[in-house]
Amino acid sequence: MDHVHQNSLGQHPLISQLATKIQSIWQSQLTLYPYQTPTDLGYVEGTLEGERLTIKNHCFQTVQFRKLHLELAKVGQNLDILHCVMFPRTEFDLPIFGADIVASRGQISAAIVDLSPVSPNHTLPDKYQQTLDQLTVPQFDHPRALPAWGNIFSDFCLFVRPTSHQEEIEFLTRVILFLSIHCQLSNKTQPVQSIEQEAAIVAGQRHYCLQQQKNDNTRRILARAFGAQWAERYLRTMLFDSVEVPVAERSVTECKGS
Ligand code: 18B
Repeated sequence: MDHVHQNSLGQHPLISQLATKIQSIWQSQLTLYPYQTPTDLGYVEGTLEGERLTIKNHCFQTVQFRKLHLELAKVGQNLDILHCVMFPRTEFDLPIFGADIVASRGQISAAIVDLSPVSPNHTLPDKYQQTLDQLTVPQFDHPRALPAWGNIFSDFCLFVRPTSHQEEIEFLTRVILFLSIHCQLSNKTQPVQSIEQEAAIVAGQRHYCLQQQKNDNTRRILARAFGAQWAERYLRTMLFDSVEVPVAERSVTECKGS
């Protein structure tokens, strides 16, 4: 099993700390199985405007999750990124845990964490809603506004630019709390009983992924280092891949079009 070594890419300390913490929570609270990362995508290097872009991927699967994905990226000396998404298997009615930290020139510019609903009415499962409702809402000096595609996130989404070391630690604590709650609740979750329920989950997860693919920041950085086509493939297959709808369930028009 591979581990994230502290600062193995020489990243911002908050990113290294969170990466280590995410992996230790996964290992202590879930039963992890290996995940077959496409061989050319585990460790990737490209060149962005003369600067090296390095990507390290760490993936696992579990009974409830088809993919746990932790990605650490470094662009030259200036930009460090942590990206984490937990994709539930589509027979489980579970939200999508997502976190992203972007640090440029040693300063965190964006720190976001959420447990995002995938149900048609944009609500979280009852147990999640009740548990998250009981938490105190953390206060940050510099909350950030979500872009239009961010309508996939829940009311509990935290999106900030931390302004001090203390705020960085408060963000870290919040991510650890969300992740621990998610591991505990997901472990107790049973599969849904009907094809209809599963179809709704497939659709909800696909919508989440399509919205995330609209984040031009991500696309731009990947495209400058690796080209537009590679970036597109990476976004669709590694960052925000969604489960295909079985051909038999697709509408006739959709099949004709593809
Ligand atoms: N993202 N992020 O993961 N992104 O992947 N990210 C940025 O200060 C990358 C996720 C999210 O305001 C920025 O504005 C790259 C997940 C949101 O328009 C950069 C990778 C979530 C914004 C990157 C990556 C998520 C954002 C600009 C692949 C949430 C604000 C930084 C390794 C669960 C978008 C800044 C906006 C911003 C880059 C959210 C550079 C390359 C899982 C909402």
